[in-house]
Amino acid sequence: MKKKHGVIGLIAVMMLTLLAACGKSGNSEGGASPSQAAVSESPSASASASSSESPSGNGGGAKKKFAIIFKNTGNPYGEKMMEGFKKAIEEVGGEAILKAPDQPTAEAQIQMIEELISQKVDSIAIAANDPDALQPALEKAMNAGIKVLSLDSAVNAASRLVHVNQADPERIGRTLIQGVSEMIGGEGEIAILSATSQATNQNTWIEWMKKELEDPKYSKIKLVKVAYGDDLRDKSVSETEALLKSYPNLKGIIAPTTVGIAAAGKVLTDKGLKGKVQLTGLGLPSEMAEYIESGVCQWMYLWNPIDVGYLSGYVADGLVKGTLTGKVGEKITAGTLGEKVVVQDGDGTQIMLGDPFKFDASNITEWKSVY
Ligand code: RAM
Repeated sequence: MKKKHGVIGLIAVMMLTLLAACGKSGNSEGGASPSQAAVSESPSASASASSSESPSGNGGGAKKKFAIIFKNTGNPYGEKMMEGFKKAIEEVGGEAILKAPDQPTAEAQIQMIEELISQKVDSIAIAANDPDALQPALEKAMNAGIKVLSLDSAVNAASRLVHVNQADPERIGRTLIQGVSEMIGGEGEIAILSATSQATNQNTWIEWMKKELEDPKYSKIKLVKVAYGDDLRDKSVSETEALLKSYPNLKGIIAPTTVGIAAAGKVLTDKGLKGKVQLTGLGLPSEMAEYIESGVCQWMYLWNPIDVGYLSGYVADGLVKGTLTGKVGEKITAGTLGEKVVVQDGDGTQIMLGDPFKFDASNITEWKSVY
């Protein structure tokens, strides 16, 4: 794919998109809570709620610069996450720098990290395209005094001070297999349509899906393929089409990516496969409402991406102020989200947002205008 914009043009486009999103975001609906919750109480739109808190500011000096790098452009999930990040940074009186490369590669993110080091930003939050490849660049940033955290898709423990995790990966992976199994009556071929093959978050969820599948109760379910649509719409469409062609008996698709599940929803709709091939995964209500309403996807899961970004903004601020260092047991008050605690995560530490939430025909209308 060709690079379409220069970096400056790209940022301008993203800012405009974010402004537009802010304008129509469901802030006033932020307090709405779905009437039932199979996985969690509520997807928590608290960061969307208007805040009357006064900014803590930076002591009247120059504004601190907080950068966020998402995986790639063209993904409304990433735009919502950056919207939440920007909101938090504005609340603490800082300047938010929103970035994402055209392509979801580690190389493109490394280039952005180098630029941010030269700009002497105070913090970098990154949704990583690779768990290990960013390490030299992020270590360089940390050695220059920049506070580094990952969010959504983690970097390894040596490359960050802390990770902001959207939800428990084990719960996400196991829930998705339980969901597809119920949809296909516990029998038949299934496939996974993922993002990139190096994405930390998707790969962790897929590991847990495979562990769940080891349970003998799934002995009649066969995972035939993990395909990668790279969080690019066209590639996700063609990978879905390829799955349907290669596996004519396919009974279900799990897409643990908002881009993938929306692409698969479109392909199944266009090919009239509703009811023949089931679809579930992690989807953005605004993109999936039509497929949930039509029954192509009976249900799916997600958390509030605005909140993931918002929490990360407060974590970045804590790291810059020094009220947070990323050690287990430390606490942070993350604006409207309230208090969050740092916990262990393998060799590193993390702060967890909450639980995945189940979206289905009964609640999708309430959420499709929020994110
Ligand atoms: C896509 C991205 C993102 C992931 C969601 C579920 O938008 O891959 O990283 O968290 O899906």
